[in-house]
Amino acid sequence: MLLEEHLDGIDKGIKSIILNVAEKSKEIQKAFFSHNMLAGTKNVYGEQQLELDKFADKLVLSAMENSEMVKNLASEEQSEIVQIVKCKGDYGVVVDPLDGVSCVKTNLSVGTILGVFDEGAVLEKGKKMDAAMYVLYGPLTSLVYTAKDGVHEFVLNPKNKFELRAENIKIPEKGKLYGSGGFRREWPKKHLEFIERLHKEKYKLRFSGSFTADFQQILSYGGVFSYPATKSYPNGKLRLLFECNPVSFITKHAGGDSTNGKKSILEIKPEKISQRTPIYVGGKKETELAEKILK
Ligand code: FBP
Repeated sequence: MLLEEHLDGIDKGIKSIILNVAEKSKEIQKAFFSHNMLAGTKNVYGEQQLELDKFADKLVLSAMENSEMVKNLASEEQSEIVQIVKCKGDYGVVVDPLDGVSCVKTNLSVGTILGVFDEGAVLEKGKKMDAAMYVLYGPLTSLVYTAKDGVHEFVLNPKNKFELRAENIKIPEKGKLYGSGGFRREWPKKHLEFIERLHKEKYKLRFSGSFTADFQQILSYGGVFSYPATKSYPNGKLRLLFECNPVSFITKHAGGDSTNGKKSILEIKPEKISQRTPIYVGGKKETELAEKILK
Protein backbone atom coordinates (compact mmCIF):
# COMPACT_ATOMS: atom_id res chain seq x y z
CA MET A 1 0.00 0.00 0.00
CA LEU A 2 1.24 3.52 -0.80
CA LEU A 3 1.25 6.46 1.63
CA GLU A 4 -1.49 8.35 -0.20
CA GLU A 5 -3.84 5.34 0.08
CA HIS A 6 -2.96 4.77 3.75
CA LEU A 7 -3.79 8.40 4.53
CA ASP A 8 -7.25 8.12 2.95
CA GLY A 9 -8.89 7.42 6.28
CA ILE A 10 -7.52 10.49 8.11
CA ASP A 11 -8.41 14.20 8.32
CA LYS A 12 -8.06 15.68 4.80
CA GLY A 13 -6.00 18.67 5.98
CA ILE A 14 -3.51 16.48 7.84
CA LYS A 15 -3.34 14.13 4.83
CA SER A 16 -2.44 17.08 2.60
CA ILE A 17 0.27 18.32 4.99
CA ILE A 18 1.88 14.87 5.32
CA LEU A 19 1.78 14.25 1.55
CA ASN A 20 3.29 17.66 0.74
CA VAL A 21 6.13 17.13 3.24
CA ALA A 22 6.67 13.62 1.85
CA GLU A 23 7.03 15.10 -1.65
CA LYS A 24 9.51 17.79 -0.57
CA SER A 25 11.51 15.25 1.46
CA LYS A 26 12.50 13.67 -1.85
CA GLU A 27 14.12 17.01 -2.84
CA ILE A 28 15.86 17.24 0.55
CA GLN A 29 17.24 13.74 -0.02
CA LYS A 30 18.64 14.82 -3.40
CA ALA A 31 20.20 17.96 -1.90
CA PHE A 32 22.60 16.00 0.32
CA PHE A 33 24.90 15.70 -2.66
CA SER A 34 24.48 19.10 -4.31
CA HIS A 35 24.50 21.10 -1.06
CA ASN A 36 27.11 19.05 0.65
CA MET A 37 29.71 18.15 -1.93
CA LEU A 38 29.54 21.49 -3.71
CA ALA A 39 28.98 23.79 -0.74
CA GLY A 40 30.01 27.35 -1.38
CA THR A 41 29.18 27.25 -5.10
CA LYS A 42 26.65 29.60 -6.69
CA ASN A 43 23.42 28.52 -8.36
CA VAL A 44 22.44 29.47 -11.94
CA TYR A 45 21.30 32.91 -10.76
CA GLY A 46 24.62 33.49 -9.07
CA GLU A 47 23.02 33.15 -5.62
CA GLN A 48 25.24 31.67 -2.93
CA GLN A 49 23.94 28.14 -2.23
CA LEU A 50 22.02 27.91 1.05
CA GLU A 51 23.27 25.83 3.91
CA LEU A 52 21.53 22.47 3.81
CA ASP A 53 19.30 23.14 6.83
CA LYS A 54 18.20 26.53 5.46
CA PHE A 55 17.51 24.88 2.10
CA ALA A 56 15.45 22.18 3.82
CA ASP A 57 13.57 24.90 5.69
CA LYS A 58 12.64 26.62 2.39
CA LEU A 59 11.38 23.29 1.02
CA VAL A 60 9.26 22.62 4.11
CA LEU A 61 7.78 26.15 3.90
CA SER A 62 6.85 25.53 0.26
CA ALA A 63 5.26 22.21 1.28
CA MET A 64 3.13 24.08 3.82
CA GLU A 65 2.14 26.71 1.21
CA ASN A 66 1.32 24.01 -1.37
CA SER A 67 -0.95 22.23 1.13
CA GLU A 68 -2.92 25.50 1.59
CA MET A 69 -3.83 24.10 5.02
CA VAL A 70 -1.25 25.72 7.32
CA LYS A 71 -1.80 29.08 9.00
CA ASN A 72 1.14 29.09 11.43
CA LEU A 73 4.54 27.49 10.97
CA ALA A 74 7.15 27.34 13.74
CA SER A 75 10.49 26.12 12.38
CA GLU A 76 13.77 25.50 14.20
CA GLU A 77 15.34 27.59 11.41
CA GLN A 78 13.12 30.65 12.02
CA SER A 79 13.23 32.88 15.11
CA GLU A 80 9.54 33.83 14.79
CA ILE A 81 6.34 31.96 13.92
CA VAL A 82 5.71 32.28 10.15
CA GLN A 83 2.13 33.31 9.34
CA ILE A 84 1.11 31.83 5.95
CA VAL A 85 -1.50 34.25 4.62
CA LYS A 86 -2.61 32.30 1.49
CA CYS A 87 -4.26 29.35 3.20
CA LYS A 88 -7.71 27.83 3.38
CA GLY A 89 -6.96 25.71 6.43
CA ASP A 90 -6.38 26.50 10.09
CA TYR A 91 -3.53 24.17 11.01
CA GLY A 92 -0.41 24.95 13.02
CA VAL A 93 2.83 23.10 12.27
CA VAL A 94 6.10 22.75 14.21
CA VAL A 95 9.14 21.46 12.33
CA ASP A 96 12.85 20.73 12.51
CA PRO A 97 13.60 20.72 8.77
CA LEU A 98 16.90 18.91 9.16
CA ASP A 99 17.63 17.41 12.55
CA GLY A 100 21.22 16.28 13.07
CA VAL A 101 22.55 18.26 10.10
CA SER A 102 26.10 18.09 11.50
CA CYS A 103 25.99 14.33 10.78
CA VAL A 104 25.59 14.83 7.01
CA LYS A 105 29.31 15.33 6.38
CA THR A 106 30.06 11.96 7.97
CA ASN A 107 27.24 10.36 5.95
CA LEU A 108 25.17 9.38 8.97
CA SER A 109 21.37 9.31 8.84
CA VAL A 110 19.49 12.58 9.55
CA GLY A 111 15.83 13.53 9.68
CA THR A 112 12.95 15.96 9.17
CA ILE A 113 10.65 16.06 12.21
CA LEU A 114 7.16 17.62 12.15
CA GLY A 115 4.07 18.01 14.35
CA VAL A 116 0.55 19.21 13.43
CA PHE A 117 -2.09 21.03 15.54
CA ASP A 118 -5.55 21.34 13.99
CA GLU A 119 -6.42 24.53 15.84
CA GLY A 120 -3.65 26.69 14.42
CA ALA A 121 -1.77 27.55 17.61
CA VAL A 122 1.78 26.12 17.85
CA LEU A 123 2.89 27.24 21.31
CA GLU A 124 0.84 24.40 22.79
CA LYS A 125 1.46 21.33 24.93
CA GLY A 126 2.49 18.36 22.78
CA LYS A 127 -0.52 16.36 24.00
CA LYS A 128 -2.71 18.72 21.92
CA MET A 129 -1.11 17.56 18.68
CA ASP A 130 -3.25 15.84 16.08
CA ALA A 131 -0.46 14.22 14.06
CA ALA A 132 3.31 13.87 14.00
CA MET A 133 5.81 12.46 11.53
CA TYR A 134 9.45 12.21 10.68
CA VAL A 135 11.39 11.37 7.55
CA LEU A 136 14.66 9.50 8.12
CA TYR A 137 17.28 9.88 5.38
CA GLY A 138 19.32 6.71 5.72
CA PRO A 139 20.23 3.72 3.51
CA LEU A 140 16.50 3.92 2.79
CA THR A 141 14.45 7.10 2.99
CA SER A 142 11.70 6.17 5.44
CA LEU A 143 8.68 8.05 6.76
CA VAL A 144 6.95 7.37 10.09
CA TYR A 145 3.65 9.03 11.00
CA THR A 146 0.81 8.87 13.47
CA ALA A 147 -2.55 10.62 13.26
CA LYS A 148 -3.59 9.15 16.65
CA ASP A 149 -4.54 5.80 15.12
CA GLY A 150 -1.32 3.82 15.36
CA VAL A 151 2.25 4.46 14.18
CA HIS A 152 3.04 3.46 10.59
CA GLU A 153 6.28 3.30 8.59
CA PHE A 154 6.82 3.72 4.84
CA VAL A 155 9.94 3.49 2.68
CA LEU A 156 10.71 5.25 -0.60
CA ASN A 157 10.62 2.57 -3.30
CA PRO A 158 12.51 2.53 -6.65
CA LYS A 159 9.48 4.20 -8.24
CA ASN A 160 10.03 7.13 -5.81
CA LYS A 161 6.78 6.33 -3.92
CA PHE A 162 6.47 5.85 -0.15
CA GLU A 163 5.39 2.22 0.33
CA LEU A 164 4.01 0.75 3.59
CA ARG A 165 6.63 -1.28 5.48
CA ALA A 166 5.07 -1.62 8.96
CA GLU A 167 1.68 -0.78 10.50
CA ASN A 168 0.66 -0.16 14.13
CA ILE A 169 4.27 -0.29 15.33
CA LYS A 170 4.75 -0.85 19.08
CA ILE A 171 7.98 -0.13 20.94
CA PRO A 172 9.32 -3.57 22.08
CA GLU A 173 8.98 -3.94 25.85
CA LYS A 174 12.19 -5.91 26.30
CA GLY A 175 14.42 -3.23 24.81
CA LYS A 176 18.15 -3.25 25.45
CA LEU A 177 19.41 -0.06 23.75
CA TYR A 178 20.02 3.37 25.22
CA GLY A 179 21.36 6.68 23.95
CA SER A 180 22.56 9.61 26.05
CA GLY A 181 23.80 12.94 24.69
CA GLY A 182 26.15 15.46 26.27
CA PHE A 183 29.54 15.18 27.98
CA ARG A 184 29.59 12.38 30.57
CA ARG A 185 31.49 14.63 33.00
CA GLU A 186 28.62 17.16 32.75
CA TRP A 187 25.82 14.65 33.46
CA PRO A 188 23.86 15.30 36.66
CA LYS A 189 24.54 12.69 39.36
CA LYS A 190 21.04 11.20 39.09
CA HIS A 191 21.38 10.87 35.29
CA LEU A 192 24.63 8.99 35.80
CA GLU A 193 22.84 6.75 38.32
CA PHE A 194 20.13 6.05 35.70
CA ILE A 195 22.71 5.17 33.01
CA GLU A 196 24.63 2.93 35.41
CA ARG A 197 21.39 1.13 36.25
CA LEU A 198 20.84 0.50 32.52
CA HIS A 199 24.39 -0.84 32.25
CA LYS A 200 23.69 -3.23 35.14
CA GLU A 201 20.64 -4.45 33.20
CA LYS A 202 22.89 -5.01 30.15
CA TYR A 203 21.58 -2.17 27.95
CA LYS A 204 23.88 -1.36 25.02
CA LEU A 205 24.86 2.20 24.00
CA ARG A 206 23.65 3.34 20.59
CA PHE A 207 24.23 7.07 19.94
CA SER A 208 25.03 8.68 16.59
CA GLY A 209 24.39 12.37 17.30
CA SER A 210 21.25 12.32 15.15
CA PHE A 211 18.07 12.26 17.25
CA THR A 212 15.84 10.95 14.45
CA ALA A 213 18.18 8.03 13.70
CA ASP A 214 18.84 7.27 17.36
CA PHE A 215 15.11 7.33 18.09
CA GLN A 216 14.35 5.02 15.15
CA GLN A 217 16.54 2.40 16.84
CA ILE A 218 14.50 2.71 20.04
CA LEU A 219 11.23 2.44 18.10
CA SER A 220 12.56 -0.68 16.36
CA TYR A 221 14.45 -2.46 19.16
CA GLY A 222 13.13 -0.89 22.37
CA GLY A 223 15.01 0.94 25.13
CA VAL A 224 15.41 4.67 25.77
CA PHE A 225 16.94 7.78 24.22
CA SER A 226 18.02 10.55 26.58
CA TYR A 227 19.59 13.97 26.51
CA PRO A 228 19.81 15.32 30.06
CA ALA A 229 20.33 18.84 31.35
CA THR A 230 24.11 19.45 31.42
CA LYS A 231 26.46 22.35 32.22
CA SER A 232 26.63 23.19 28.50
CA TYR A 233 22.85 22.81 28.11
CA PRO A 234 21.23 23.57 31.50
CA ASN A 235 17.73 23.04 30.01
CA GLY A 236 18.77 20.10 27.83
CA LYS A 237 19.85 20.48 24.20
CA LEU A 238 16.87 19.23 22.23
CA ARG A 239 14.05 21.60 21.29
CA LEU A 240 10.66 20.99 22.92
CA LEU A 241 8.49 22.08 19.96
CA PHE A 242 10.46 20.86 16.96
CA GLU A 243 12.12 17.63 18.16
CA CYS A 244 10.86 16.39 21.52
CA ASN A 245 7.09 16.86 21.18
CA PRO A 246 6.59 15.23 17.76
CA VAL A 247 8.81 12.25 18.69
CA SER A 248 7.19 11.93 22.13
CA PHE A 249 3.75 12.03 20.46
CA ILE A 250 4.73 9.22 18.09
CA THR A 251 6.19 7.27 21.04
CA LYS A 252 2.94 7.58 22.99
CA HIS A 253 0.99 6.13 20.04
CA ALA A 254 3.55 3.32 19.81
CA GLY A 255 2.84 2.32 23.43
CA GLY A 256 5.87 4.08 24.90
CA ASP A 257 6.34 7.22 26.99
CA SER A 258 8.50 10.31 27.48
CA THR A 259 9.59 12.48 30.39
CA ASN A 260 11.79 15.43 31.25
CA GLY A 261 12.62 13.57 34.44
CA LYS A 262 9.65 14.94 36.32
CA LYS A 263 6.65 14.83 33.94
CA SER A 264 5.58 13.81 30.46
CA ILE A 265 7.20 15.87 27.70
CA LEU A 266 3.71 16.22 26.21
CA GLU A 267 2.49 18.01 29.36
CA ILE A 268 5.11 20.80 29.22
CA LYS A 269 3.51 24.17 28.40
CA PRO A 270 5.96 25.93 26.06
CA GLU A 271 6.81 29.55 26.94
CA LYS A 272 8.82 30.25 23.76
CA ILE A 273 9.27 28.49 20.42
CA SER A 274 13.01 27.92 20.94
CA GLN A 275 12.51 26.27 24.35
CA ARG A 276 14.79 23.30 25.13
CA THR A 277 14.07 20.39 27.49
CA PRO A 278 15.85 17.41 28.97
CA ILE A 279 14.30 14.29 27.41
CA TYR A 280 13.98 10.57 28.16
CA VAL A 281 11.87 8.89 25.46
CA GLY A 282 11.22 5.21 24.70
CA GLY A 283 9.70 2.21 26.49
CA LYS A 284 7.41 2.76 29.48
CA LYS A 285 9.68 0.62 31.70
CA GLU A 286 12.69 2.84 30.99
CA THR A 287 10.91 6.20 31.29
CA GLU A 288 9.30 5.12 34.56
CA LEU A 289 12.74 4.09 35.87
CA ALA A 290 14.14 7.47 34.78
CA GLU A 291 11.42 9.34 36.72
CA LYS A 292 11.90 7.10 39.77
CA ILE A 293 15.62 7.93 39.90
CA LEU A 294 15.48 11.55 38.75
CA LYS A 295 12.51 12.79 40.76
P1 FBP B 1 20.72 20.48 16.17
O1 FBP B 1 19.51 21.10 16.79
O2 FBP B 1 21.90 21.38 16.08
O3 FBP B 1 20.40 19.75 14.90
O4 FBP B 1 21.20 19.38 17.20
C1 FBP B 1 20.29 18.36 17.46
C2 FBP B 1 21.13 17.10 17.59
O5 FBP B 1 21.95 16.93 16.46
C3 FBP B 1 20.24 15.88 17.77
O6 FBP B 1 19.83 15.38 16.52
C4 FBP B 1 21.16 14.95 18.53
O7 FBP B 1 20.46 14.02 19.32
C5 FBP B 1 21.97 15.91 19.41
O8 FBP B 1 21.95 17.19 18.74
C6 FBP B 1 23.39 15.47 19.57
O9 FBP B 1 23.98 16.40 20.44
P2 FBP B 1 25.52 16.19 20.87
O10 FBP B 1 26.29 16.44 19.62
O11 FBP B 1 25.72 17.21 21.96
O12 FBP B 1 25.64 14.78 21.36
